[in-house]
Amino acid sequence: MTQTLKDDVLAALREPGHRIPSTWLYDQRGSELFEAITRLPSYYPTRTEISILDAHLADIAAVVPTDSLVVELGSGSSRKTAPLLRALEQPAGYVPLDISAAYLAEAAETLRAQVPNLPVHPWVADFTTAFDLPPDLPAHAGRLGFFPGSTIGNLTAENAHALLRHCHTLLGDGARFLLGIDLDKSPEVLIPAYDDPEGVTAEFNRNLLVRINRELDANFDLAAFRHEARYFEDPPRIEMHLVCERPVSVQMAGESFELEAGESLHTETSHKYSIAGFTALAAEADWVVSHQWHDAESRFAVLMMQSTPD
Ligand code: AVJ
Repeated sequence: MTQTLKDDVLAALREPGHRIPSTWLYDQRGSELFEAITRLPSYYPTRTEISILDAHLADIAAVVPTDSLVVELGSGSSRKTAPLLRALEQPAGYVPLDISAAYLAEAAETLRAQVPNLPVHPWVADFTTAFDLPPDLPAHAGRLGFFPGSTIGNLTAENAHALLRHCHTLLGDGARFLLGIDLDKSPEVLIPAYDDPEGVTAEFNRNLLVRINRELDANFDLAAFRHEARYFEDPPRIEMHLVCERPVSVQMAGESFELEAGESLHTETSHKYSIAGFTALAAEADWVVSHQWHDAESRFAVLMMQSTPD
């Protein structure tokens, strides 16, 4: 991702593959639509992860040292974060990191109300690049990273490795890292999760064009694009595309672009892992998986990792 929507969209239109970084899906409306997706019957990851966390909160808390500072990548769904913070033994504080200052402030307020007397230090950060922690942290024993939702699956293997390495440095000696990953499974389950019968994911995907038209004064013809979720085996992943149903001409920033029927804009990749595969990826970044929990159908896994010396 570059710094601006404009540069990323122009680059995507010029290059074959037409890849737009998925972070741009999450404007205000996109975030609302994603929240609606998490409640769809066919979108199993959110409710499966919440049920795994709920079932194992005591085991999770038992392996986190007292007086830990919790650093969450993302500003958190209160459905996951508040129960975790309540289960931990005297957490020293909570640091939610998010790219959106407005979203972060709102989430921090909700959390403060749900977990009283816990120091909350919201911090604007883009965790797709190197980032810092706030300077004014409360005293604490060690750090616990929290990265739920399989959001790490949006990164390429290379970027996921870089992020895990960066967190190793940032969270320091003896750190723990609690992370959710979506597991590889049949396309019969995966495809409906990303192409629901209600059409919410299609609207989420198409909202990117609405955003581009509004913010960049472009003229994408929304009716010409169809949402598609595609499954690939190597590496296992779902890709979201916006497929042109007929030739499309788009004007933007004084330039004109032609897309042929069948060409598509690639708007998101969501990697699916095996526990062994992710464990190997983590090991390369000096994290060892100490505990793993999953649902009865092995759809989703929650991993506890511990930092090892580099
Ligand atoms: C927020 C990245 C975890 O990949 O499952 C849901 C985003 N995209 N439906 C995912 C998403 C379409 C989601 N993550």
